[in-house]
Amino acid sequence: MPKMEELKAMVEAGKAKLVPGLVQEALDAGNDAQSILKAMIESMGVVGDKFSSGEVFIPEMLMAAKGMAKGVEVLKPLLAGGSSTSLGTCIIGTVEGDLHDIGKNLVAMMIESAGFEVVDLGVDVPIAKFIEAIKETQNVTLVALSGLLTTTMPALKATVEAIKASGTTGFKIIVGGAPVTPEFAASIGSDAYAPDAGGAAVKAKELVS
Ligand code: B1M
Repeated sequence: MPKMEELKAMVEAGKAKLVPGLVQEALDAGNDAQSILKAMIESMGVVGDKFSSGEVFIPEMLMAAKGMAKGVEVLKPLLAGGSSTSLGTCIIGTVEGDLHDIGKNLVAMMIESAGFEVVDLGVDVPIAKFIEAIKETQNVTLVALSGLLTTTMPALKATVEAIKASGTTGFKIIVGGAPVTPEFAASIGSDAYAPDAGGAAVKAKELVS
């Protein structure tokens, strides 16, 4: 089986321990980091579809996520270019009620490599924690909110609204995640939307310069 196919199969099967080695082998075979990342994201899509159709359950989704996270660790130095400029600090987190963090972690990594300091509040972040972090952190220029569930889209809205009502200023808000559309992002008052991690880094730079 070609390396990339083998890698995809192992991510889908949740063989987390095998994934880093296979990512390295795929790199050694001449595949670039972006294509390997894309392949693993496709695998997560397959796992999600299997979950929807009742073929796999939460534990399998979790193992696939673990595998992907380990694979991303190997790719990290290649994906995140690094920047010497400082564009200020970005506060990032997945909104309350939502435990998905792979996409958020990729966004954090790309935003960091675009030249921001990143404060990652993790997953299931209550509104008050975002506001506290914004108040307590020096030079916040960007707040990035991730949401992966249709059921947590209202939490995205509530978080943006509460941050805006908190009286804190000097930063822009970017939102994203699979169910989020540009229209939804605009309707909740955020300053920007990006469909993926690379796009988020580009938008982030545009927003603060
Ligand atoms: Co969940 N899950 N999950 N899950 N899960 C999805 C999202 C789902 C689509 C699967 C499905 O049914 N097909 C579905 C959501 C349906 C919906 O709401 N429309 C779903 C569900 C239903 C659930 C539960 C409710 C299941 C249940 O309990 N019955 C439950 C909810 C728990 C909770 O959060 N409260 C649940 C739980 C879990 C696990 C914990 C088991 C695990 C997450 C583990 C983890 O993250 N550490 C999990 C997983 C792994 C998935 C799938 C399979 C993979 C998610 C992923 O990591 N994708 C997912 C199916 C899928 O994605 N197709 C699914 C890869 C990742 C790189 O993509 O996160 O989309 P993504 O990030 C992208 C973009 O969205 C974007 O950039 C990234 C790409 O570069 N992006 C941003 C993300 N954030 C951004 C922010 C930005 C800009 C872009 O600006 C700030």
